Amino acid sequence: MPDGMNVDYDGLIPNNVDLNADARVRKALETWHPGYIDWWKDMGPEGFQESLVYLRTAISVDPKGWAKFDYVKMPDYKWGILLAPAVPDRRIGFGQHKGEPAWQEVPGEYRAMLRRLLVIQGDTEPASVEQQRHLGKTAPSLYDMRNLFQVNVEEGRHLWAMVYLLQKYFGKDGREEAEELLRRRSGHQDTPRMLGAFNEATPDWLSFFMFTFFTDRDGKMQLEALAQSGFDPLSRTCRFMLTEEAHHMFVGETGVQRVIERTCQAMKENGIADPHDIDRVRALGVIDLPTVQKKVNLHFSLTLDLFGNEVSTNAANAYNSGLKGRYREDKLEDDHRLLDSTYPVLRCVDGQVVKEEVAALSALNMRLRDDYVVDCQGGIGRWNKAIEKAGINFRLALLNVAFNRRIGEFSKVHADPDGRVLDAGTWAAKRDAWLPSGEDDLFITSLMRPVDAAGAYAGWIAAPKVGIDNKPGHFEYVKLHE
Ligand code: BYC
Repeated sequence: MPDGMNVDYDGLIPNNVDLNADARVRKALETWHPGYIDWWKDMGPEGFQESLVYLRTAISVDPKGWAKFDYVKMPDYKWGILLAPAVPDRRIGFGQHKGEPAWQEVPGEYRAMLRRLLVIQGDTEPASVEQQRHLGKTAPSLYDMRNLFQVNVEEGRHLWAMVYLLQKYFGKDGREEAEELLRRRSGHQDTPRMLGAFNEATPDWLSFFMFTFFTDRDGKMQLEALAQSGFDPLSRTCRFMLTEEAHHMFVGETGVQRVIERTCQAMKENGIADPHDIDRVRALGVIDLPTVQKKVNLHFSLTLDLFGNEVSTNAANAYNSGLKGRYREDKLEDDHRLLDSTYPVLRCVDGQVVKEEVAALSALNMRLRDDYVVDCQGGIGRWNKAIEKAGINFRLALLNVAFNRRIGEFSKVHADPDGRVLDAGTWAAKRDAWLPSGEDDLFITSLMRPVDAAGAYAGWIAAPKVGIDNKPGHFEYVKLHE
C-alpha cells in the first residue's frame, strides 16, 4: 500500500495515489498507456530505444531521498503518478476564496479554466521530447546523452502527471484531452503543439542547453505559480514536478557554462584575445562568444512569449478564482487579493516602449515574467564570471523584452536589443547581427559529431566538474549496445 510518501510499484503504473482503490481512473490510465508507449517509440529519442541508460527513477516523494539510479531501457522506464505529500488543513492562499479550505474536487464554476491550464501545461511536456528527439545522435559525450534522456523521460512523466489530473477529475472530456495530447506534434503543419516555442526546432546541442536553461525555467515559473493553486491535487502534482525540474535547469546552465569554458580555454591556448575575431576562434573548433550571445537572444525572446500578453484577463481570472498564484505566493507579504494595487508594465505606445502602471490583477503574466528575468539573470552572471576568470573581455547580457517578440505588445513592432523601435528595413538588415544566421547554424551543425567513448568529450565543450550520482569520469552512462 502506498503511504503517500513511498511509491507503489506493483501494478502497471507506479503511483502514490492509491490507484488500486480507484478502478475507474486505473482503467482510464491503463487504456491510455499503450498509446503513450507508441508515442514514445515514434516520437521519443530516435535510435536509442534499446540502449541501457543510467537513469534516475522516483521511488518516493520524500525530498530527503526520492530517487534511485540504475540502467534502464527507456521504453521500460517507470513512468508514474507522483504527488507531493498533502499539507494538512491546507487553505487557498489568494484571490476571492482566500482562507477557504483548498479544493479536493474541481469547483464546477472553474472547470473550463482549470482544464485549459492543465491541457496547456500537459501539451508542453511531450512537445519538448519531440523537439529533442534527434539530439542523441550528435551527443558530445555519453554523460550529455544520458542527461538528455533523463530530461526526456521526466518530461514524459510530467505528461503522465497532467493526464492523471485530466482523467481523474474531468471524466469523458478529460480522457479526450489526454488522447489529443498524444495526437498533436511539435512543428506539425496541421496539428501543432499549443504554444509557439514548443513548435520551434532544437537542432543542435547549444540550442538544447539554451532551451533547458531558458524554456525549462519558464516551466519552473509556471509550475511554481500552479503549485500555489487552491485545487490541491494540482498543487501537489506541481510540487513534485518541481523537484525533477531542477536537474533540467542544471543541465542547461552547466551545459552553456562548459561551452563557454572550452571556448575561453581554446582562445587562451592560442593567444586570441579578441572574442570578436570569429573566424580565428571558429577555426579552433569551438563556438565563439558572440554566437553564444545570439543563441541567448533567440531562446530568451522565444521563451518570453510563453508568458502571454502583458495585460491579461485570463491571468486575472485564474488568480481571482484561486487557480494560479504568483511565483512563491506563500512567501509574499500583501493582501493576496490585489484588487486595489497596480504593477508597472512595459507597453508599446505610439511605437515607443513605455512603462505604465496597470491593475495588478491584469499584470500577473508580467509579474511572473519579471520574476523569471531575475532568475535568468543569476545564470547569466555565473556565465560571465567564467568569462571574466579566463581574462576575456566579453559579457553576455539579456536583451530588452521588446526584442524579437511574437506575442503581446511588441509583436507589432521591430525593436533592437536595447528596445529601440526600428523600421522593417533596418531590422532585416541587422537581424543576423542579433540572431543566429544561416551561416552560424551551419557552423554549429558542423561541430555536432557524436562522441560515444566513455569519458571522452567533443572538442567544443569542457568535461563536467562532477559526474551524475558521483560517478567517475570514465563511467559509461549509456550502454549503446548490450
Ligand atoms: N502561444 O490572455 P493571454 C514547461 C493565447 S513551460 C500561443 O495573455 P494567458 C516546459 C492565449 O492562450 C510552461 N498562444 O493568455 C518547459 C489566449 O488564447 P485564448 C507551460 C498564446 O492565458 C520546457 C490568448 O493568446 N505552462 O512547462 O494569460 C520543457 C490571450 O492571451 C501564447 C504554462 O504555460 C503563446 N505563447 O497567458 C517542458 C502554464 N500566449 O485562450 C515543459 C499554463 C498567449 O484567448 N498557461 N496565447 O484562445 C498559462 O498560464 C497561460 O495560458 C499562458 C498565456 C501563460 C500560456
